[in-house]
Amino acid sequence: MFLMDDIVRDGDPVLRQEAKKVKFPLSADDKKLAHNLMEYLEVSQNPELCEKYKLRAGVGLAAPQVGVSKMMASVLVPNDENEKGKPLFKDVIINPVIVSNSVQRGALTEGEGCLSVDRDVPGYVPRSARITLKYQDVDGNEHKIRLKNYPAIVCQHEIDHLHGILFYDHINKDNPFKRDDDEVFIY
Ligand code: 3LI
Ligand code: NI
Repeated sequence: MFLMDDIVRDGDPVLRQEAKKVKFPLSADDKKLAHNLMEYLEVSQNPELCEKYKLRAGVGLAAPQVGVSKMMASVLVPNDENEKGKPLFKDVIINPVIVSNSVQRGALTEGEGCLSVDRDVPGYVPRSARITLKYQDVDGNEHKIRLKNYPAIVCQHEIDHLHGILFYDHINKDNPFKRDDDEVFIY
């Protein structure tokens, strides 16, 4: 199981590298990595376990954040209306590609946090409000799905990690809270 000590922090070159494509069928190491990436999110979202293991909660975690430069990330976006219900999105996304972006932009109202960035970087992180995402799951099945709102933002944050991009790269340096016309705010 990953703990906070396993999370690579900003300044480590692995966070700025282009991750390598993952080959199928997955090796035993890659299967374990996929399992551990999702396990971190599940454990971190459980208040008792999060406290017990002194974790920071996340809804996404990318392989480079645990020092592995491969195109793999876990995403677990809970359904806040129905805590125990079906998540809004849950999968390990492998070799993900955003095949189309909406013209409309969107950003989290409260800004973004990253387990690899210990300081608070205030500001809006403008992204696409909706995306079409292609990826493979752990069994090698191909998925092509439309995502909007929070799951779309989270997947863009995680896919950025696979290309060496961190959320604060997108914040407007002169005016971090600049709002664009036709930009939707999420949460
Ligand atoms: C700087 N502002 C914030 O971080 C923030 C403050 C309040 C509300 C939100 C939505 C903020 N932004 C934020 N970004 C991300 N993740 C979260 N918040 N959280 C909110 C709390 N969550 C975990 C995810 C939570 C807490 C307790 C129990 C259960 C849950 Cl779900 N980001 C930016 S997009 C990806 C996502 C994330 O998971 N970041 C971690 C990471 O490093 N991913 O690579
Ligand atoms: Ni991150």
